[in-house]
Amino acid sequence: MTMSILTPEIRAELEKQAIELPSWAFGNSGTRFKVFGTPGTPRDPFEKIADAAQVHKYTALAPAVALHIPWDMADFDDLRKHAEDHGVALGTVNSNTFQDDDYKFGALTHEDASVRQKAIDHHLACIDVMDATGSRDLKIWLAEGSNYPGQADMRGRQDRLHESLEKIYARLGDDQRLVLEYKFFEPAFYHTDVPDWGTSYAQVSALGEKAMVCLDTGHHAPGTNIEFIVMQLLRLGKLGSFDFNSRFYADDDLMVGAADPFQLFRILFEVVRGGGLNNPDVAFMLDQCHNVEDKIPGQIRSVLNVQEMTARALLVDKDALTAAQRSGDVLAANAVFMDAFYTDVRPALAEWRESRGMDADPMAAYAASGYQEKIAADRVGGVQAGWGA
Ligand code: AOS
Ligand code: ZN
Ligand code: ZN
Repeated sequence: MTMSILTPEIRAELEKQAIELPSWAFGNSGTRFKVFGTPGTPRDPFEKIADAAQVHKYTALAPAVALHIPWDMADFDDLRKHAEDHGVALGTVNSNTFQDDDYKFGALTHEDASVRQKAIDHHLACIDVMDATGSRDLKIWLAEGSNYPGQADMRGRQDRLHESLEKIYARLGDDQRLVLEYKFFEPAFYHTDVPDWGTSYAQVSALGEKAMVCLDTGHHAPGTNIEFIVMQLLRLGKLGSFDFNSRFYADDDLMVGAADPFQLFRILFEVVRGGGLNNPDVAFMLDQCHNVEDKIPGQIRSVLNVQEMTARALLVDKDALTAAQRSGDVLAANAVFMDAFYTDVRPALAEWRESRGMDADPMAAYAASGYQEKIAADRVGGVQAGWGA
Protein backbone atom coordinates (compact mmCIF):
# COMPACT_ATOMS: atom_id res chain seq x y z
CA MET A 1 0.00 0.00 0.00
CA THR A 2 1.69 3.20 -1.19
CA MET A 3 0.24 5.41 1.51
CA SER A 4 1.63 3.27 4.29
CA ILE A 5 5.03 4.99 4.18
CA LEU A 6 3.18 7.92 5.72
CA THR A 7 2.61 6.63 9.23
CA PRO A 8 -0.37 7.95 11.21
CA GLU A 9 2.07 10.17 13.14
CA ILE A 10 3.50 11.63 9.94
CA ARG A 11 0.02 12.16 8.49
CA ALA A 12 -1.07 13.95 11.67
CA GLU A 13 1.82 16.40 11.25
CA LEU A 14 1.16 16.91 7.55
CA GLU A 15 -2.51 17.53 8.18
CA LYS A 16 -1.68 20.42 10.51
CA GLN A 17 0.73 22.08 8.10
CA ALA A 18 -0.14 25.67 7.15
CA ILE A 19 1.81 27.91 4.77
CA GLU A 20 0.95 31.57 4.41
CA LEU A 21 0.89 32.98 0.88
CA PRO A 22 2.16 36.45 -0.07
CA SER A 23 -0.50 38.64 -1.70
CA TRP A 24 2.18 40.07 -3.99
CA ALA A 25 2.83 36.68 -5.55
CA PHE A 26 -0.48 37.03 -7.39
CA GLY A 27 0.34 40.39 -8.92
CA ASN A 28 2.56 41.03 -11.90
CA SER A 29 6.23 41.27 -11.10
CA GLY A 30 9.48 41.10 -12.94
CA THR A 31 13.01 42.32 -12.94
CA ARG A 32 14.28 45.84 -13.43
CA PHE A 33 14.48 44.99 -17.13
CA LYS A 34 10.89 44.00 -17.82
CA VAL A 35 7.61 43.12 -16.17
CA PHE A 36 5.61 40.70 -18.29
CA GLY A 37 1.88 41.03 -17.75
CA THR A 38 -0.13 37.85 -17.15
CA PRO A 39 -3.76 37.60 -18.31
CA GLY A 40 -6.11 37.51 -15.33
CA THR A 41 -3.81 39.34 -12.94
CA PRO A 42 -5.75 40.65 -9.91
CA ARG A 43 -6.81 44.27 -10.04
CA ASP A 44 -7.16 44.77 -6.30
CA PRO A 45 -6.51 43.02 -2.98
CA PHE A 46 -9.89 41.30 -3.12
CA GLU A 47 -8.96 39.49 -6.32
CA LYS A 48 -5.56 38.55 -4.88
CA ILE A 49 -7.34 36.94 -1.93
CA ALA A 50 -9.70 35.09 -4.27
CA ASP A 51 -6.72 33.70 -6.18
CA ALA A 52 -4.90 32.73 -3.00
CA ALA A 53 -8.02 30.86 -1.90
CA GLN A 54 -7.68 28.66 -5.00
CA VAL A 55 -4.32 27.46 -3.71
CA HIS A 56 -5.89 26.47 -0.42
CA LYS A 57 -8.86 24.87 -2.16
CA TYR A 58 -6.68 22.36 -4.01
CA THR A 59 -4.00 21.76 -1.38
CA ALA A 60 -5.53 22.44 2.08
CA LEU A 61 -2.09 23.88 2.85
CA ALA A 62 -2.51 27.62 2.56
CA PRO A 63 -5.15 28.99 4.93
CA ALA A 64 -3.76 32.55 5.24
CA VAL A 65 -2.61 35.38 3.01
CA ALA A 66 0.05 37.93 3.97
CA LEU A 67 -0.68 41.55 3.14
CA HIS A 68 1.62 44.34 2.10
CA ILE A 69 0.97 47.92 3.10
CA PRO A 70 0.38 50.13 1.13
CA TRP A 71 0.01 47.77 -1.87
CA ASP A 72 -3.04 46.11 -0.30
CA MET A 73 -4.83 49.13 1.14
CA ALA A 74 -8.56 48.42 1.38
CA ASP A 75 -11.47 48.58 3.75
CA PHE A 76 -10.02 45.95 6.04
CA ASP A 77 -13.34 44.93 7.60
CA ASP A 78 -14.54 44.16 4.08
CA LEU A 79 -11.30 42.44 3.12
CA ARG A 80 -11.37 40.31 6.25
CA LYS A 81 -14.95 39.25 5.54
CA HIS A 82 -14.08 38.59 1.90
CA ALA A 83 -11.19 36.37 2.98
CA GLU A 84 -13.38 34.47 5.42
CA ASP A 85 -16.02 33.98 2.73
CA HIS A 86 -13.27 32.43 0.59
CA GLY A 87 -12.13 30.14 3.38
CA VAL A 88 -8.86 31.89 4.19
CA ALA A 89 -7.63 34.35 6.81
CA LEU A 90 -5.58 37.52 6.53
CA GLY A 91 -2.09 36.94 7.84
CA THR A 92 1.18 38.76 8.36
CA VAL A 93 1.26 42.46 7.60
CA ASN A 94 4.38 43.57 5.71
CA SER A 95 5.54 47.17 5.96
CA ASN A 96 7.12 49.18 3.17
CA THR A 97 9.80 51.79 3.71
CA PHE A 98 11.48 51.31 0.37
CA GLN A 99 9.36 53.21 -2.14
CA ASP A 100 9.40 56.74 -0.82
CA ASP A 101 11.90 59.44 -1.77
CA ASP A 102 12.25 60.44 1.88
CA TYR A 103 13.86 57.07 2.56
CA LYS A 104 16.73 57.46 0.12
CA PHE A 105 19.24 57.42 2.98
CA GLY A 106 17.30 55.27 5.41
CA ALA A 107 14.00 55.09 7.24
CA LEU A 108 14.16 53.69 10.77
CA THR A 109 17.90 54.44 10.79
CA HIS A 110 17.82 57.86 9.09
CA GLU A 111 19.92 60.70 10.49
CA ASP A 112 16.88 63.01 10.41
CA ALA A 113 14.43 62.44 13.27
CA SER A 114 11.46 63.57 11.17
CA VAL A 115 12.15 60.89 8.55
CA ARG A 116 12.53 58.28 11.29
CA GLN A 117 9.22 59.40 12.78
CA LYS A 118 7.53 59.08 9.39
CA ALA A 119 8.80 55.50 9.12
CA ILE A 120 7.76 54.72 12.69
CA ASP A 121 4.30 56.16 12.00
CA HIS A 122 3.99 53.90 8.95
CA HIS A 123 4.64 50.89 11.16
CA LEU A 124 2.11 52.11 13.72
CA ALA A 125 -0.40 52.37 10.86
CA CYS A 126 0.48 48.78 9.92
CA ILE A 127 -0.36 47.73 13.48
CA ASP A 128 -3.71 49.51 13.11
CA VAL A 129 -4.26 47.34 10.02
CA MET A 130 -3.36 44.25 12.06
CA ASP A 131 -5.96 45.24 14.64
CA ALA A 132 -8.58 45.39 11.88
CA THR A 133 -7.53 42.22 10.07
CA GLY A 134 -6.85 40.13 13.16
CA SER A 135 -3.28 39.56 11.99
CA ARG A 136 -0.72 38.52 14.56
CA ASP A 137 2.58 39.43 12.93
CA LEU A 138 4.16 42.62 11.66
CA LYS A 139 7.00 41.73 9.33
CA ILE A 140 9.70 44.34 8.89
CA TRP A 141 12.21 44.17 6.10
CA LEU A 142 14.37 47.26 5.77
CA ALA A 143 16.01 48.41 2.54
CA GLU A 144 18.52 50.44 4.51
CA GLY A 145 22.26 50.67 4.22
CA SER A 146 24.98 52.41 2.25
CA ASN A 147 26.83 51.94 -1.00
CA TYR A 148 30.27 53.30 -0.20
CA PRO A 149 32.71 52.94 2.68
CA GLY A 150 32.54 56.09 4.78
CA GLN A 151 29.10 57.03 3.48
CA ALA A 152 27.29 56.22 6.71
CA ASP A 153 27.91 55.89 10.43
CA MET A 154 27.06 52.19 10.73
CA ARG A 155 27.20 52.22 14.54
CA GLY A 156 24.90 55.27 14.83
CA ARG A 157 22.44 53.59 12.49
CA GLN A 158 22.27 50.49 14.72
CA ASP A 159 21.52 52.72 17.70
CA ARG A 160 18.80 54.60 15.85
CA LEU A 161 17.36 51.34 14.55
CA HIS A 162 17.02 50.14 18.12
CA GLU A 163 15.29 53.35 19.21
CA SER A 164 12.87 53.24 16.28
CA LEU A 165 12.06 49.56 16.75
CA GLU A 166 11.42 50.17 20.46
CA LYS A 167 8.72 52.69 19.59
CA ILE A 168 7.07 50.27 17.18
CA TYR A 169 7.37 47.39 19.63
CA ALA A 170 5.70 49.45 22.37
CA ARG A 171 2.55 49.72 20.25
CA LEU A 172 2.13 45.93 19.76
CA GLY A 173 -0.87 44.31 21.40
CA ASP A 174 -0.49 41.41 23.81
CA ASP A 175 -1.07 38.85 21.08
CA GLN A 176 0.88 40.61 18.37
CA ARG A 177 4.49 40.12 17.33
CA LEU A 178 7.19 41.85 15.33
CA VAL A 179 9.42 39.78 13.07
CA LEU A 180 12.60 41.40 11.74
CA GLU A 181 13.88 40.08 8.44
CA TYR A 182 17.56 40.19 7.54
CA LYS A 183 19.17 40.32 4.11
CA PHE A 184 22.85 40.54 3.33
CA PHE A 185 22.68 43.03 0.47
CA GLU A 186 20.32 44.84 -1.90
CA PRO A 187 19.25 47.53 -2.46
CA ALA A 188 22.33 48.78 -0.60
CA PHE A 189 25.52 47.16 -1.77
CA TYR A 190 28.26 48.06 0.72
CA HIS A 191 26.50 47.66 4.04
CA THR A 192 22.97 46.73 5.04
CA ASP A 193 21.63 47.68 8.46
CA VAL A 194 20.12 44.23 9.15
CA PRO A 195 22.38 42.00 7.06
CA ASP A 196 22.37 38.75 9.00
CA TRP A 197 20.63 36.64 11.61
CA GLY A 198 23.01 37.82 14.32
CA THR A 199 22.07 41.46 13.83
CA SER A 200 18.38 40.64 13.67
CA TYR A 201 18.75 38.50 16.79
CA ALA A 202 20.59 41.26 18.65
CA GLN A 203 17.95 43.82 17.71
CA VAL A 204 14.90 41.68 18.53
CA SER A 205 16.44 40.37 21.73
CA ALA A 206 16.83 43.96 22.91
CA LEU A 207 13.10 44.50 22.37
CA GLY A 208 11.53 41.58 24.17
CA GLU A 209 9.62 38.34 23.83
CA LYS A 210 7.23 39.54 21.16
CA ALA A 211 10.06 40.27 18.73
CA MET A 212 11.49 37.44 16.65
CA VAL A 213 13.72 36.84 13.64
CA CYS A 214 12.35 36.23 10.13
CA LEU A 215 14.53 33.99 7.99
CA ASP A 216 14.13 34.47 4.24
CA THR A 217 15.82 31.52 2.57
CA GLY A 218 16.99 33.72 -0.33
CA HIS A 219 18.81 36.27 1.82
CA HIS A 220 22.17 34.62 2.41
CA ALA A 221 25.53 34.59 0.72
CA PRO A 222 26.13 31.59 -1.57
CA GLY A 223 27.35 28.60 0.39
CA THR A 224 25.77 29.67 3.68
CA ASN A 225 24.62 26.76 5.80
CA ILE A 226 21.06 27.99 6.27
CA GLU A 227 19.93 24.94 8.20
CA PHE A 228 22.54 25.75 10.84
CA ILE A 229 20.93 29.16 11.30
CA VAL A 230 17.51 27.50 11.53
CA MET A 231 18.86 25.17 14.20
CA GLN A 232 20.42 28.01 16.17
CA LEU A 233 17.38 30.30 16.07
CA LEU A 234 15.10 27.46 17.13
CA ARG A 235 17.53 26.61 19.91
CA LEU A 236 17.42 30.24 21.05
CA GLY A 237 13.63 30.40 20.77
CA LYS A 238 13.80 33.31 18.32
CA LEU A 239 12.78 31.87 14.96
CA GLY A 240 9.52 33.75 14.34
CA SER A 241 8.95 33.04 10.69
CA PHE A 242 10.23 31.81 7.38
CA ASP A 243 10.01 33.54 4.03
CA PHE A 244 10.43 30.50 1.78
CA ASN A 245 11.66 30.79 -1.79
CA SER A 246 14.65 29.55 -3.73
CA ARG A 247 17.54 31.14 -5.49
CA PHE A 248 20.36 30.42 -7.84
CA TYR A 249 22.19 33.73 -7.57
CA ALA A 250 20.84 36.58 -5.45
CA ASP A 251 17.37 37.25 -4.02
CA ASP A 252 15.73 35.43 -6.93
CA ASP A 253 12.36 34.78 -5.20
CA LEU A 254 11.85 31.62 -7.26
CA MET A 255 9.60 28.77 -6.19
CA VAL A 256 10.69 27.18 -2.93
CA GLY A 257 12.37 23.84 -3.51
CA ALA A 258 12.94 24.54 -7.20
CA ALA A 259 16.60 25.54 -7.20
CA ASP A 260 17.86 23.25 -4.45
CA PRO A 261 15.38 20.64 -3.15
CA PHE A 262 18.09 19.10 -0.96
CA GLN A 263 18.64 22.39 0.83
CA LEU A 264 14.90 22.60 1.53
CA PHE A 265 15.05 19.06 2.92
CA ARG A 266 17.97 19.95 5.18
CA ILE A 267 16.16 23.05 6.45
CA LEU A 268 12.95 21.14 7.15
CA PHE A 269 14.88 18.40 8.89
CA GLU A 270 16.22 20.99 11.35
CA VAL A 271 12.72 22.44 11.70
CA VAL A 272 11.42 19.01 12.68
CA ARG A 273 14.47 18.32 14.87
CA GLY A 274 14.08 21.67 16.65
CA GLY A 275 10.34 21.41 17.31
CA GLY A 276 9.54 24.12 14.78
CA LEU A 277 7.06 22.14 12.71
CA ASN A 278 3.42 23.10 13.29
CA ASN A 279 4.65 25.26 16.13
CA PRO A 280 2.54 28.43 16.33
CA ASP A 281 5.67 30.43 17.17
CA VAL A 282 7.20 29.63 13.77
CA ALA A 283 5.16 30.95 10.85
CA PHE A 284 5.74 29.33 7.46
CA MET A 285 5.36 31.86 4.68
CA LEU A 286 6.25 32.06 1.02
CA ASP A 287 7.97 35.16 -0.33
CA GLN A 288 7.99 34.64 -4.07
CA CYS A 289 7.31 36.36 -7.34
CA HIS A 290 6.18 34.55 -10.47
CA ASN A 291 7.66 36.51 -13.33
CA VAL A 292 7.17 34.12 -16.23
CA GLU A 293 4.95 31.30 -14.94
CA ASP A 294 1.27 31.45 -14.04
CA LYS A 295 0.93 32.67 -10.50
CA ILE A 296 -1.75 30.43 -8.95
CA PRO A 297 -0.20 27.17 -10.17
CA GLY A 298 3.19 28.60 -9.20
CA GLN A 299 1.94 28.94 -5.64
CA ILE A 300 0.30 25.49 -5.72
CA ARG A 301 3.57 23.95 -6.87
CA SER A 302 5.41 25.81 -4.10
CA VAL A 303 3.25 24.69 -1.18
CA LEU A 304 3.36 21.13 -2.53
CA ASN A 305 7.16 21.34 -2.64
CA VAL A 306 7.15 22.31 1.04
CA GLN A 307 4.73 19.51 1.89
CA GLU A 308 6.74 16.90 -0.01
CA MET A 309 10.01 17.90 1.65
CA THR A 310 8.33 18.03 5.06
CA ALA A 311 7.11 14.47 4.52
CA ARG A 312 10.64 13.38 3.59
CA ALA A 313 12.10 15.17 6.63
CA LEU A 314 9.57 13.35 8.82
CA LEU A 315 10.67 10.06 7.25
CA VAL A 316 14.20 10.28 8.64
CA ASP A 317 14.73 7.32 10.97
CA LYS A 318 15.75 9.31 14.03
CA ASP A 319 16.70 6.32 16.15
CA ALA A 320 18.96 4.93 13.46
CA LEU A 321 20.43 8.39 12.88
CA THR A 322 21.13 8.94 16.57
CA ALA A 323 22.69 5.51 16.91
CA ALA A 324 24.96 6.12 13.94
CA GLN A 325 25.90 9.58 15.21
CA ARG A 326 26.71 8.27 18.67
CA SER A 327 28.85 5.46 17.38
CA GLY A 328 30.73 7.75 15.05
CA ASP A 329 29.54 5.88 11.99
CA VAL A 330 29.76 8.72 9.53
CA LEU A 331 28.64 6.81 6.46
CA ALA A 332 25.71 5.11 8.21
CA ALA A 333 24.47 8.45 9.54
CA ASN A 334 24.71 10.02 6.13
CA ALA A 335 22.94 7.03 4.58
CA VAL A 336 20.00 7.31 6.98
CA PHE A 337 19.68 10.98 6.10
CA MET A 338 19.91 10.40 2.35
CA ASP A 339 17.48 7.46 2.40
CA ALA A 340 14.74 9.80 3.56
CA PHE A 341 15.71 12.51 1.09
CA TYR A 342 15.60 10.09 -1.85
CA THR A 343 12.22 8.63 -0.91
CA ASP A 344 9.63 9.68 -3.46
CA VAL A 345 6.62 10.59 -1.31
CA ARG A 346 4.50 11.91 -4.15
CA PRO A 347 2.42 8.76 -4.81
CA ALA A 348 1.75 8.38 -1.08
CA LEU A 349 0.70 12.01 -0.75
CA ALA A 350 -1.62 11.68 -3.76
CA GLU A 351 -3.26 8.64 -2.25
CA TRP A 352 -3.56 10.36 1.12
CA ARG A 353 -5.20 13.40 -0.53
CA GLU A 354 -7.79 11.16 -2.16
CA SER A 355 -8.47 9.46 1.15
CA ARG A 356 -9.31 12.92 2.52
CA GLY A 357 -11.74 13.65 -0.33
CA MET A 358 -9.31 15.89 -2.19
CA ASP A 359 -7.97 15.70 -5.71
CA ALA A 360 -4.92 13.48 -5.95
CA ASP A 361 -3.14 15.95 -8.21
CA PRO A 362 -3.77 19.59 -7.19
CA MET A 363 -1.91 20.98 -10.21
CA ALA A 364 -4.04 19.00 -12.66
CA ALA A 365 -7.24 19.70 -10.76
CA TYR A 366 -6.62 23.44 -10.83
CA ALA A 367 -5.73 23.35 -14.53
CA ALA A 368 -8.96 21.46 -15.29
CA SER A 369 -11.11 23.77 -13.18
CA GLY A 370 -11.34 26.56 -15.76
CA TYR A 371 -10.49 29.23 -13.15
CA GLN A 372 -7.41 30.46 -15.03
CA GLU A 373 -9.40 30.93 -18.24
CA LYS A 374 -12.20 32.64 -16.37
CA ILE A 375 -9.99 35.25 -14.68
CA ALA A 376 -8.17 35.87 -17.95
CA ALA A 377 -11.50 36.64 -19.60
CA ASP A 378 -13.04 38.57 -16.72
CA ARG A 379 -10.19 40.74 -15.55
CA VAL A 380 -8.78 43.36 -17.80
CA GLY A 381 -6.09 45.81 -16.72
CA GLY A 382 -4.42 43.99 -13.86
CA VAL A 383 -2.35 46.09 -11.47
CA GLN A 384 1.35 45.62 -11.21
CA ALA A 385 1.33 44.39 -7.67
CA GLY A 386 4.57 43.58 -6.02
CA TRP A 387 7.88 45.22 -6.65
CA GLY A 388 7.44 48.62 -8.19
CA ALA A 389 3.74 48.95 -7.39
C1 AOS B 1 12.84 41.68 0.43
O1 AOS B 1 13.86 41.30 -0.19
C2 AOS B 1 12.16 40.83 1.36
O2 AOS B 1 12.30 39.49 0.98
C3 AOS B 1 10.75 41.09 1.85
O3 AOS B 1 10.40 40.05 2.69
C4 AOS B 1 9.59 41.10 0.93
O4 AOS B 1 9.83 40.52 -0.28
C5 AOS B 1 8.95 42.42 0.84
O5 AOS B 1 8.86 43.02 2.09
C6 AOS B 1 7.58 42.37 0.20
O6 AOS B 1 6.62 42.62 1.11
ZN1 ZN C 1 11.35 38.13 2.34
ZN1 ZN D 1 13.80 39.10 -0.44
